[in-house]
Amino acid sequence: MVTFNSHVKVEEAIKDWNQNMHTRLNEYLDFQDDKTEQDKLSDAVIINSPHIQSDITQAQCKETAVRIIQDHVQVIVQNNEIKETRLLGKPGSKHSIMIRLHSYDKRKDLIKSAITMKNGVYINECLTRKRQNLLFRLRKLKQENKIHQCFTRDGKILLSHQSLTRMFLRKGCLLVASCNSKVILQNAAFSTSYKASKSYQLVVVGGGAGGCTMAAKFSSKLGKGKVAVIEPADMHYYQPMWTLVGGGMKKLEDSGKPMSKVLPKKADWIKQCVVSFDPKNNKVMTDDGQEVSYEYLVIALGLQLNYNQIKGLPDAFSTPGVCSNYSPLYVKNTLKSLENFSEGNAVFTFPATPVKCAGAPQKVMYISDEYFRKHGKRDKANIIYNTSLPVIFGVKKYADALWEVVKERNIKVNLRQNLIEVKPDSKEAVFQNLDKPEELTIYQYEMLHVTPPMSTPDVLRNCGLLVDATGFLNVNKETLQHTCFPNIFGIGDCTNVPTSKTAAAIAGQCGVLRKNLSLAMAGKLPASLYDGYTSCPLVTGYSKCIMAEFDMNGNPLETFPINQAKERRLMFHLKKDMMPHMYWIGLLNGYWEGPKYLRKLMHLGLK
Ligand code: FAD
Ligand code: UQ1
Repeated sequence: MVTFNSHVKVEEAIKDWNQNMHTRLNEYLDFQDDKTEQDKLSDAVIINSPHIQSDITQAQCKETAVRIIQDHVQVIVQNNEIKETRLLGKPGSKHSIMIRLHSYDKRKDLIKSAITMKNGVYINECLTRKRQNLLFRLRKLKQENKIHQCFTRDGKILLSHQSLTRMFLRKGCLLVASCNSKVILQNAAFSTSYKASKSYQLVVVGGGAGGCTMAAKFSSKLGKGKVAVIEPADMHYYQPMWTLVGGGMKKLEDSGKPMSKVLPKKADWIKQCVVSFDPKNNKVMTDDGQEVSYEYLVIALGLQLNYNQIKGLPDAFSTPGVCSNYSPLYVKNTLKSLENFSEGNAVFTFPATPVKCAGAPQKVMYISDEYFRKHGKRDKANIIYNTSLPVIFGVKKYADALWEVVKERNIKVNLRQNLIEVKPDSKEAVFQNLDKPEELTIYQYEMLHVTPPMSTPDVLRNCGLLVDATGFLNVNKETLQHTCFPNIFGIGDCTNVPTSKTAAAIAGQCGVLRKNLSLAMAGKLPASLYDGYTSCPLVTGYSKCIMAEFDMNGNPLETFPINQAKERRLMFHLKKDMMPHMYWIGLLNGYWEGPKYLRKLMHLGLK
């Protein structure tokens, strides 16, 4: 049983949420005193991070905070934006840094970005000791699944419990009103948490490749004020460029643009995280407590990177040789690892989950191979590809070509090997044999490129009404319409469409979705069918590329009337120089719907 003062039992109180609880909490927080104390902390946040050294001094505190925020939370904080920084914790022990900021928006951005990044850096609001205590107890209840969610906003503690009844505070008494509770502990009083609802004809959740594309198409069709995009990120990244960033062919800065510049002007941008779905009532909830209602919903949440499922990560990314092209936080480590490589094993991994761009885990390896050759260290490098899959690539035509490439370049491929731990102190990577789980193999590494385990974002995975048993959005693989809710559609990586997850697949899907959503809006049944088109430009060096294009049954579906399984310079330039324009200008503005018609033209209408 959890108690947060001598006579109040939180667990019990949560169960029988009533007037008594309200009074007791007011008593506990000592209302006015606590409010005054909390108000004094309204400009402060607390940073907890493994990157704060135990021997840090107060004098180094500001510089450390700014660096951690920039490197790991990807927010730039200038010195003049900071009022004060203070080191918390005892000397020699684990520290936190308190930082007071002039701007309320910057403070909000920091908290939100740290949540989105999910990389071990925690930035939270600064609370009074009493509120901290209460939050600690509530988080325990959350861990025990006794409440659904609890978090803080502007010093208030918000909590929700799906089976509780919503309560309203009216003249000091709590009234039971309807289902789906969300109550705020606000200055020691409860009130409903939701702001006035917003309502749109179409809501798009996620403003990445799929979401931005669909918002562009429908906001231009339906006009201003009809479409909203819910997306928390400041930057929109063209992720396919990260393969080239890792190899030093492009800069990370070239791969991103501010979200405000890419989302369509005619759509309303709600810069929040979706925290829950209510598909039966056509609503989604955001982390600032808004309810957003829709007539139609497009879900385009992409994939969540779960580095933390590998023991030792993400911390090991701050040690030499450990890199990952999959995150803007760690992609710069790849070139550094190549530059610093002297001799030893260069190990490349593929996890035991679905991933986006299934070719990217090995593209980085071919680029590394050529880098080592160019810099005279290839004979010192032992290149190893440890993949969880039973094959090198899922489509036979391209798998055959890749086996030739690895043979020719003396690259060792080990199938069914899954990375489970990184030990940066001894520079060891531990792999499990997926066919004999008791068999672990340790590889010494000089360079380790990690492709993380991935899943759909928690908010989607936890919504049983929307997902299948694997946690992916349950849509009809041809019409992209949800299998249970006809006003919900999905696009891109978060769906369970059984094709390889790429931006090229989104190009293939967005035309189908445009037609089917328009039909649904006109009260008709979906009629357009997705063929599963996807493409993976398998970059095999600094000037070569195998342009894999195939459907959801693993049959090649090539655009050009030449054998695309061959490494070609032309395809490399298509990938490096043409694709970014096709993405930023064509796809995101809603014009590019994949190479279907180009393919027909190239094959004289025969394919
Ligand atoms: P994303 O573009 O990832 O967008 C998802 C959006 O949802 C994000 O903006 C995110 O902030 C937002 N979001 C997440 N949680 C929430 C929430 N709770 N509330 C609101 N919004 C939320 N594809 C190719 O076609 N060719 C390639 O060569 C290629 N190479 C690649 C190389 C690498 C290294 C990587 C990482 C990817 C590559 N891809 C490639 C894959 C391609 O980038 C993805 O398939 C594509 O971006 C998926 O688009 P999406 O819209 O499904 O997801
Ligand atoms: C594509 O359409 C696309 O979307 C813009 C990509 O994403 C970056 C791709 O990588 C590829 C290969 C395609 C397919 C287009 C052609 C012309 C083969």
